[in-house]
Amino acid sequence: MIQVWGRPTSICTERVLWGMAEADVPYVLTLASGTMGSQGHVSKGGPPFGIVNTPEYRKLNPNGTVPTINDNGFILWESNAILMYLALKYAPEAMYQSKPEVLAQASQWMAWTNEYLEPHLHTLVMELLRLPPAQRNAAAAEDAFTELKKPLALLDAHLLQRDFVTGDRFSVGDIPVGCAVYRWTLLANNRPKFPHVEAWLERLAARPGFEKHVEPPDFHLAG
Ligand SMILES: N[C@@H](CCC(=O)N[C@@H](CS)C(=O)NCC(=O)O)C(=O)O
Repeated sequence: MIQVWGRPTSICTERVLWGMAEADVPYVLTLASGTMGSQGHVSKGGPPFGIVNTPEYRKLNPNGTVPTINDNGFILWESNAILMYLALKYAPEAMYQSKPEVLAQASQWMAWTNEYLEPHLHTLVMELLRLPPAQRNAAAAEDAFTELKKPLALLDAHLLQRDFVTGDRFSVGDIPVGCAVYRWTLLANNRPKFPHVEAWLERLAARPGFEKHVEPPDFHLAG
């Protein structure tokens, strides 16, 4: 049984739990965080789930971030590295059609997500939901919305030609992109229409791992 430390409101944890579902491997989740707890972000006054600052956890993951996994003594952090591990070890066919080219392209989209989507999404979540209203910066949120339109337009053009980011079949590359873009749809009320992105999200929403670990709006909108 793989041990996972994380929290459902963390997009990086969502990636890993969705990956566990795709790879069909059992896991046990321990709630852990230095910034979020059952009452939301610590800026609201509630306690975090904790664990991440203990010496025991820091030995596993010196960054003190989530997620981290322990697979029978094999420790790994960085959600995209964990996804690659799950794909390679447990589900080559289901997660990359056992093709190095597909895995390499999946890795390309994972890096792209971290580079072009995640920083702006983080700004949006903090400025719209997690910071106390008096500390929020509306201009920063507006800038983040503007910046996100460029990579989303690129993704839309890419998905015009194919059903999933690496081709005609789902791959592990869809997981990080899907988590990020889905969060954006919940945050961007008057969002511009990207029809191929929306159609792809509907395909992802049909997957049980997405439905369970990513789709619940509370995971994204919890302040
Ligand atoms: N690049 C890392 C990012 C790790 C990270 O920053 N995780 C966030 C949650 S998405 C975190 O630990 N936040 C602080 C906390 O919850 O204590 C990954 O993909 O795993």
